[in-house]
Amino acid sequence: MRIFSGIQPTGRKHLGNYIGAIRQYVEAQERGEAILCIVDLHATTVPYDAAALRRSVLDTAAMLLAAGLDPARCILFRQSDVAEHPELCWLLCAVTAHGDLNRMHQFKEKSARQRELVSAGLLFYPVLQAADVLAYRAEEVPVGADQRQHVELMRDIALRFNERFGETLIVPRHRIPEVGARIMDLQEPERKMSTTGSTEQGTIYVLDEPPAIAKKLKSAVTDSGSDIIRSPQKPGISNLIEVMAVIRETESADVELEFDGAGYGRFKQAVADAVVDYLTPVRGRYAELRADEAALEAVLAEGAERARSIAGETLADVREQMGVGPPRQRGSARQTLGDELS
Ligand code: AQP
Repeated sequence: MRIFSGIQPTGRKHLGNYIGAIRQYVEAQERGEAILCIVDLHATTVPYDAAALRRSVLDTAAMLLAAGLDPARCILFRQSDVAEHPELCWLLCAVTAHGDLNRMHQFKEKSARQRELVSAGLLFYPVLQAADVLAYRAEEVPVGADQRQHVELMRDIALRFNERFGETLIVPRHRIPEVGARIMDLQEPERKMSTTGSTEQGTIYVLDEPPAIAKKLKSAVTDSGSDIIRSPQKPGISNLIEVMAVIRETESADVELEFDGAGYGRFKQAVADAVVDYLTPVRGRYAELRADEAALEAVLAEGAERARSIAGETLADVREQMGVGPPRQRGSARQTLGDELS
């Protein structure tokens, strides 16, 4: 089975990204052919600093490798290194409804936050995301719950393409974890932990030092009761139970049972210890990996080469079906400039 997912190289990666997505990427290597992409083109849809973006790609690559991605068992690459992604994005626009893009929750939230310019890129973000996945004919897309709507849209796009131009693309399905699909802000547990929309004190970053992690968890907002149970009236405690269940690789009910009667103070301390133990090895490996930029670039370059050979085949089929460019010459994904000139 082919599994594809992408992650933005923006900001500092947090516990929500780690639990909802990165953990699944590492597992994907066991379950199939894992293809992971650092989506720097997506990062240009909101205001950003050009030099910081380049650094952030390497930060994210180092983080993914530190979490357990192994270039020998997966394809890890930078989106902008594979020009097939933006080209396929444009071609897929032909079968994407403008009204659907306007209805995307992420577009509505992020466009409302822009002060100066709502870029067209922000509107087309989910079409590029569809191109990322469909270029690899991936069957499964591991994501957090916030990406459910985007994966539904990419399914619609693939279906509409196949209907209009003939069976060409695989219709992918999302893989959203049962527990940990939506880790909440520790200070405002009604909102998801997020790179751009959550509080500093309510966000645990993967690279936070242990004292910072402990402080944030001990000051996590809870209700005035003392029962450690999941309930819609107890979003703060429910969130901590979920974090603990993921880290312990157990059921939330088992966490409730174990901490029954313990009180919030003891429970928060236990969650803090668990999170520190969970993230400390990643932080250590990250520091080592991040120091060698040439090695990181080499991993991404090799990944991009492998990615291009798959995406090029899909693009050639899509162009052929759509009547774009010269008729396809079988055996070559695309004529090279050398071929054309000879
Ligand atoms: N709170 C979360 N709980 C579980 N999963 C989450 N994800 C994001 N937040 C949570 C999942 O992380 C993956 C990468 O997301 P991204 O590429 O959008 O990266 P980001 O911009 O750093 O993520 P954020 O925090 O969601 O940023 P904002 O809110 O600013 O856009 C995705 O699979 C996502 O589901």
